[in-house]
Amino acid sequence: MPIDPTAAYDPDNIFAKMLRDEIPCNKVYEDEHALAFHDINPQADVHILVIPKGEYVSWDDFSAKASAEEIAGFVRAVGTVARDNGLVVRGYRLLANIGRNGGQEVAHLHVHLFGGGPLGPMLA
Ligand code: DGP
Repeated sequence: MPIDPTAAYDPDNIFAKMLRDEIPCNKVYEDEHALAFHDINPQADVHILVIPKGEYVSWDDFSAKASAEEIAGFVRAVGTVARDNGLVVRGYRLLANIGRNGGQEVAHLHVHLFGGGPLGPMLA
């Protein structure tokens, strides 16, 4: 069920629970700004989700409210995850679904990182 990106942040969303270590995730990277883990339902050979540590519902929320340090830290983390997973030479895809029309299902901003082989026209 797609989320309402204008709703208040719900601290009980599944990714918030991962950030608090209340439920496990298949972690691939963590720093002060971001956490990255394998998607539970991969749509490509490599399908990683990268989330900021701050409480942001969507890209809209994050781009409007996050500090310059948080934004820079998150963007750098996404690049680091791609490099660390060997995706740069052959290329990869980033995607953020936002709200109903975007099909966003989890109400904590996440960037999908797809790679590991040729990608079709659309994923996730
Ligand atoms: P989106 O449609 O952009 O909101 O994508 C949500 C993604 O989150 C979807 O690809 C599946 C993934 N996902 C949902 N629940 C879990 C979970 O509990 N663990 C992991 N690793 N991924 C999850």
